[in-house]
Amino acid sequence: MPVDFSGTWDIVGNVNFEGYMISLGIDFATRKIASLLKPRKVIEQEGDCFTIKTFTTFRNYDLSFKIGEEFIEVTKGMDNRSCQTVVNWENDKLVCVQRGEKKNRGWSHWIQGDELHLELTCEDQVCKQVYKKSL
Ligand code: VL7
Repeated sequence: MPVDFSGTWDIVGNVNFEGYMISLGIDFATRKIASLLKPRKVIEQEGDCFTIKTFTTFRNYDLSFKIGEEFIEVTKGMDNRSCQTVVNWENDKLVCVQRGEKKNRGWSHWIQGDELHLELTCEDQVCKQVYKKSL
């Protein structure tokens, strides 16, 4: 049985989001706004097909993918870059590689107890976020 990420998740922890945004070249004013946001993730998982919707009061971001299939991701509303993106299982972790202008870019998701964990990486910066299922 694969891990089930589906559901509605609200952020409860966010470490070094600032460093991650700086590494993506996000301007000061946008970083100040973004740092105050409380993202909600709505994840749909059907077999190897995923949709991850990230909602905030400022901007939203949607990503759909199939495990192991590379696609072009445009990070619209974030740093607006194009990446060659692929997501794979590594044991019970969802591991995404975003190949493009930025070195060492990607993210991974895993479940720990009743929490959804997300690590976002760009260059030498790692942002660690924790979400809990919304009531
Ligand atoms: C990671 C935002 C900061 C610009 C706006 C902030 C709006 C919400 O990659 C992500 O999630 C993955 C894994 O769950 C699936 O797509 C979203 C959000 C990082 C980077 C850039 C600040 C402007 C944030 C849309």
